[in-house]
Amino acid sequence: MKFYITTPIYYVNDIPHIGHSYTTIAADIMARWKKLNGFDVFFLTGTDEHGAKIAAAAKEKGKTPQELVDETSAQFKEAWKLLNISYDRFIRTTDADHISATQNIIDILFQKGLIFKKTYEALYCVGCERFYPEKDLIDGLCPFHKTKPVLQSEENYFFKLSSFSDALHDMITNPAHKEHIEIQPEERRNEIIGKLKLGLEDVSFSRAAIDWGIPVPFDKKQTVYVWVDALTNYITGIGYPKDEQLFKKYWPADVHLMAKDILWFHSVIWPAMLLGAGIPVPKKVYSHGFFTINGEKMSKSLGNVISPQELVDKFGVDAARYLTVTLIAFGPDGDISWDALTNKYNVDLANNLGNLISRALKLAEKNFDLKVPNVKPDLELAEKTAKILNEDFAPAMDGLYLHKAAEALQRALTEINRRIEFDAPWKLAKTDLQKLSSCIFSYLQATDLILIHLLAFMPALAEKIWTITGASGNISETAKKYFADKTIPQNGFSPSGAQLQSPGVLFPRIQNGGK
Ligand code: ME8
Repeated sequence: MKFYITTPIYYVNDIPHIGHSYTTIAADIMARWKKLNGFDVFFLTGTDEHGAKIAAAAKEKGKTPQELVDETSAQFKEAWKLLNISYDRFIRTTDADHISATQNIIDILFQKGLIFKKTYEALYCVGCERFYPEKDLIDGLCPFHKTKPVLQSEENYFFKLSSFSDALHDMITNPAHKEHIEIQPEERRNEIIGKLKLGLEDVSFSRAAIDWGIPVPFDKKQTVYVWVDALTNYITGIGYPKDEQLFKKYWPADVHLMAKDILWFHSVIWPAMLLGAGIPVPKKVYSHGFFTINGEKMSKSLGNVISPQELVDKFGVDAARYLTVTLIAFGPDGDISWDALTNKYNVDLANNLGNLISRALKLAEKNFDLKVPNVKPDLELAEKTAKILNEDFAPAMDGLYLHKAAEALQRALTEINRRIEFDAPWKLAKTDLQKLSSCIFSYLQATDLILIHLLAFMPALAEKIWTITGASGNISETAKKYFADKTIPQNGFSPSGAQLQSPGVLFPRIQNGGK
């Protein structure tokens, strides 16, 4: 089975920040999780490099658009390398194959009579790269950027979006439709359905005054509207139209992931384009929440932008990945702060996970020469941990509720730590070495199970701790096998006699305050 997941392609007028990281880490975790569950995964991300916004940003910085897009897209690539993002392709809308494929799709729509010429006058928000009808503005301002849109008048090529209202409504509302589009979460889906019921207006698909874009193939004086160019990346990134085999293998997308700011484009404009061109529509469009920092919108002028580098400097790569996507509920809007991130680090990682590992390993170091004790395998605690994870972690992951999956992991960790308190193994060292052996053995197996589930979130650290706990084999291969048959090996993951390693301080406690 295949799984094709995408992130938005990010505008290169801005450098990567925690907002972009949030979506990209989440997509990476999903991609890794699906791979571990036996799926053939394709994960696409990249940069959106054309249009008025990029041209204006380049001018402001005294650069050519090409210079700006080359520099900033390289910064995105660097950021994803830093965060251990395992994408299969990083697409840039200035890539040659993307340019010709975008021309191909707009040409098909033109040939099918879905594109027509019209003079148009309306209010345009450059921040959003879209026209707004008066009724959608709040006090005359763009609802997202809180800026005044500018009146633009041009002769453009228009797309007959209005003719798709009913078809889209049916595809979104009817789960039995053979091209059903699932929109998550529910309340955002309802907003889209409400708007569809009011009917759609035709939309301009070209620009006469913007040079920095892909030329319209049937009128080279105009460029393709940047959102048409951008959305098309989801098919050009997997070979459309030239690499038919690759395209057929992965399309339609299983999940387009993004925040609510751009849900309209993904759940209405994009499916309409595909319908018009006779290409299947994506299966799921998932809009996670938009978050603020300490209650305020993230912005350069407020100086509250959090960068991937700052996150990694403070928490390390793996903890930064885990914290970024689990701090707030995945779906609704939320608020992020350095203090909240630090608290979660201390509670989930330093206390719950870190303590478990250091307790189990220290006991083995003191009493069994850093070896997994020789005992008849006791898997009761591991089975109990498996039950929590099977019932709560796996379904949460599949439903893209990453915070719930993390909650399940923490619950399982708490249970194991409680068991340790109950056993009081430090007392057993003097009274019952046999029982102590059994306890340590069982803590290690339960920990290994946690690591297998943590792997998609914290790939490098989970692998490192896997070696520390004496677990045998490669963690990814073991995880794949475990997820396929949900069976704990008879002798446990860390068999009796296996060499353990001293963990050192894996998660040093971090003081609150500051970055
Ligand atoms: O819209 N909270 O690019 P963009 C949560 N190029 N997510 C956030 C966020 C925040 N505060 N800030 C940013 C564009 N994001 C277009 C997309 S796709 C065909 C074209 C994330 O650079 C979130 O995923 O403005 C949001 O949808 C995206 O960055 C917007 O990125």
